[in-house]
Amino acid sequence: MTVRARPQLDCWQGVIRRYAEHLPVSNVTPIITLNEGNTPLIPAQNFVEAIGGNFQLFLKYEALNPTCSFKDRGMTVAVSKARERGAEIVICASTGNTSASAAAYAARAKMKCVVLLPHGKIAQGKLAQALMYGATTIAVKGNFDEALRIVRELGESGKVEVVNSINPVRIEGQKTAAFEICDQLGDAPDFHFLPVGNAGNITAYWKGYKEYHAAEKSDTLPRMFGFQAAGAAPIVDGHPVANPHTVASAIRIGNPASWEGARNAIAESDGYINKVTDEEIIAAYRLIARTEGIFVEPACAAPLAGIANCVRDGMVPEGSLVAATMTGHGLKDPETAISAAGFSPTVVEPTREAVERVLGL
Ligand code: AN7
Repeated sequence: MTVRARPQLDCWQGVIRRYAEHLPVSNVTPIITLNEGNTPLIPAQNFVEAIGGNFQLFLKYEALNPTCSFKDRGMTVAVSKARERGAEIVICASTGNTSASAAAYAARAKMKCVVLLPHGKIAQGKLAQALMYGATTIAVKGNFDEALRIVRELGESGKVEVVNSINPVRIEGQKTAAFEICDQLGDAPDFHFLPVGNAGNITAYWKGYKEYHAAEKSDTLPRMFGFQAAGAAPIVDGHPVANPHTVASAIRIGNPASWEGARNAIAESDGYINKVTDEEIIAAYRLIARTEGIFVEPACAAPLAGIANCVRDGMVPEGSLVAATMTGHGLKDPETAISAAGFSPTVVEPTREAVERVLGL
């Protein structure tokens, strides 16, 4: 048989290849990619109608990244740079999505990965990912902030490469989502809503929007609107929270690493940050699934609840163009979904009549 030439793939090949000129990479950087990015921007007018708004809403559906969260954009850059420097072990603390992403990219880079997770507080799908991708998985009897403190200390020893967003190249990769939104919409939106946990993503989006604007690839800049969960709202409350709690386990963070970055994004963009209750999060989580067929993890419902509250308070002018980031997939957290849905399937005998009785036909 003839040996076939390696095909020149005519498909998307990840955020580094697409946006290299805006990223800290060179032609000697090994590109460790799972073809992340290029996620859909989905209009969500049923949701807007359901909350009584009159504006255009587009959801950046980051759940369709390779490990089903936005973290893959930063992780491709972080792991590629770690590999370039010759690091052998990457490490992170995580509420679940960073660990899933780090574990996947490390596997692909043939590197070891160590993840520190708050014991018993991460969604099952995310734990399954870290285990399947082969990461050394350590459950810390404490919260995310405590796990991150340990990771920072280990990073200072120089033996491991930290891939949390305290590593600035993570932010560089994540800013590509703002580039894509400008490319997809033809310009920046008027408002950009997103959930805030460790605050890396709001920092990254603002950096991305500013850089695209400076490069004359967009004409306007959005106002950045961040939302924290009420039990884990250090930036809103103005002080670290020692024992953060919320149903949205991804953003159960009491002392965000990028606090300053979030504050700058909000101040510079004439933005806004507020908190939403767990009840509001669950209501928005159900509503987006039922009105749009879009299943997200609970953290993504924080900005959706935030949009509803802003509409109620008259903060979203009619006709505005609004974007919101749906950071992670609903399937990552099936327990919360089943409990939020509020009922179980009806069990019947295997007959047509039994099904008809249930349907009242
Ligand atoms: C779905 O995985 O911090 O404000 O360790 O998983 O940039 O932290 C996850 C955060 C929003 C908050 N939505 O973003 C981790 C982690 C989802 C998330 C956030 C996270 P940042």
